[in-house]
Amino acid sequence: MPTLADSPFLAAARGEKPSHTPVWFMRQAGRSLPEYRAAREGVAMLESCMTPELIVEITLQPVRRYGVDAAIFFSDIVLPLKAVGVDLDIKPGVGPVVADPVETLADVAAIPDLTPDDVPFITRAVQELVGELGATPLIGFAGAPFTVASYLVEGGPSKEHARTKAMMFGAPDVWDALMAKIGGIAAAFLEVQVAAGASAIQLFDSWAGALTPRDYREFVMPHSAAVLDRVGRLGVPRIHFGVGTGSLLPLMGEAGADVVGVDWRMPLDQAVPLVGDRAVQGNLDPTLVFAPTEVMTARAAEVIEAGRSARGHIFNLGHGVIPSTDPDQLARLTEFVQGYPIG
Ligand code: 1CP
Repeated sequence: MPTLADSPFLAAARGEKPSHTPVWFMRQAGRSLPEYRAAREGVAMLESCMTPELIVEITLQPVRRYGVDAAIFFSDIVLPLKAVGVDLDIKPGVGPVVADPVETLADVAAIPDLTPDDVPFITRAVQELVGELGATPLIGFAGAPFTVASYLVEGGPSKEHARTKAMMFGAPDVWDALMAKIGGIAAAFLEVQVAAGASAIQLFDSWAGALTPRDYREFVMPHSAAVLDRVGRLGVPRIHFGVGTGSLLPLMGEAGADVVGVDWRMPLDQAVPLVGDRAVQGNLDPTLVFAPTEVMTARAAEVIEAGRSARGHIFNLGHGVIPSTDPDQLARLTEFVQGYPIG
């Protein structure tokens, strides 16, 4: 019987040689799966993230269907804020919406820190999941301070992050306090998941690509580094991911990642020299699943070949699964990657 010690995902994350190229997909659970839509019927998003039976079922769905090399915990980056009492909702077709956006130091001070007692349903769900998953590792995750701050300051999804950056540039004391608060919540949320049995973590800084390297280094990196440092003490591999981060990859590695996630815009062989002596994760264009299967798999082979120079390579899409994706195409992609010669 294989055990977690044999996991190709964990081997690649640690820079050891896996038995095949490991593969999982960001947003592998979710709207692309009919069984997800059925499980969620009549249940609001945040409610489903606080119900252990649903968390367990939805997290397992893509593992059952695809046989991917890792599960990602079903939750959302704003769930820890909800758990400490921030008035927010996840609106269908929109995303996270915050009732009272953060503006002042007093607003920041009003957000409580997170303790394990705030999220007993997370502990229960993770414990049950690791029992069910056996040899398949569970990835815990949290949103990185910048990306979560964007929702808190804008009040909802944003393209330009203009209010967020206005605070960053114009009210650095409020900004630092907010980033430190969110970072503490993210680290505590990750600690709960790892204490309950998660084998790795991913810090999602999805919107960090909106920043110049200079501003990332000054205003964001210290806070992400503090989260990664706290989690580093737990000894599990840490994946650090953002979108549009070509110019930030060296800093995202330096922030304390074991694995740097790369979006689809930069070939992995160009990314590898930038991330230092670290593993990489990625990075097939998520729209390639809509191409004919042979086109998709030919491009997947290019991704694997480009990843060979890395210390380790975990195959993934360059961002999350698009909801209209055909699950059968992801099943074929998984089989192709796992069967590709390891070299
Ligand atoms: O009703 C629904 O099904 C809502 C869709 C949905 C889902 C399935 C949302 C709303 N969140 C999630 C789950 C989720 N979110 C997961 C676990 C599922 C998996 O990966 O298999 C994860 C890891 C996230 C993380 C997340 N939420 C990120 C970072 C990852 C990324 O895609 O960049 C971000 C930015 C969010 C915010 C969010 N939550 C939901 C939406 C639609 C959004 C994006 C809104 C926007 O465009 O700003």
